[in-house]
Amino acid sequence: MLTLCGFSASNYYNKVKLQLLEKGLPFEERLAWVGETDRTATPLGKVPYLLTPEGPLCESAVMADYIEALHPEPALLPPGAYGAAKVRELVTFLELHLELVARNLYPQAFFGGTVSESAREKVGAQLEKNIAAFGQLTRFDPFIAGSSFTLADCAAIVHLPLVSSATKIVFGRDFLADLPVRDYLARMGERPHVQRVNADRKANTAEMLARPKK
Ligand SMILES: N[C@@H](CCC(=O)N[C@@H](CS)C(=O)NCC(=O)O)C(=O)O
Repeated sequence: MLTLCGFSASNYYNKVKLQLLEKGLPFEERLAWVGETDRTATPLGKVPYLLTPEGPLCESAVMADYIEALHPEPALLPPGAYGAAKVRELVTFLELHLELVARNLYPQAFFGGTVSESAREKVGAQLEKNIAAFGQLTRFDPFIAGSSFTLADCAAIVHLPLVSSATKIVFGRDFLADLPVRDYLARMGERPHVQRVNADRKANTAEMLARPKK
């Protein structure tokens, strides 16, 4: 049995949770807030981390590959090496070039803080450039990598809403508005497992915000 550790407000946690749900694999969830993680499993204290019968794993991309290797069917990666690499390319773009850049806005967008004018400008310019490049790689027909649901959808479904709302709140404009992201997310939102992940996310976010600040 696999145990997914972390919390359901986390986008990276939800990427792996959605993969496990879409593949129909049995797994347990163990709540671990930031600051309360098992550092032997996740030396940087990041979530998610995965407890496997063979030992722990950290880093969501590593977990995703492990899960695909352990349970190839139903496959969330295309069978050929190139197709699989194209899916991983999208995940890397989503995380390295979109989510990690937009993350600099979260303190102001979601946590009542402020981001300096110069940081806002820098992040805004980087996001504009990176989103245009991401648009060249995506398909949205109907899934983000083409005709089937893949690991890239697990990533897009959890990361894109954050990029949209953070830019909307901080810049007054959704930087993803020129891509067919809204329709895509609405389509994905019809999937029962996406609905479960989103419902758990909302409940856990309320719980997280109600926790006493340390
Ligand atoms: N590269 C990591 C990113 C995970 C990550 O940043 N998780 C956030 C929660 S969404 C976290 O644990 N933040 C606390 C920290 O970085 O100390 C992965 O893919 O697993």
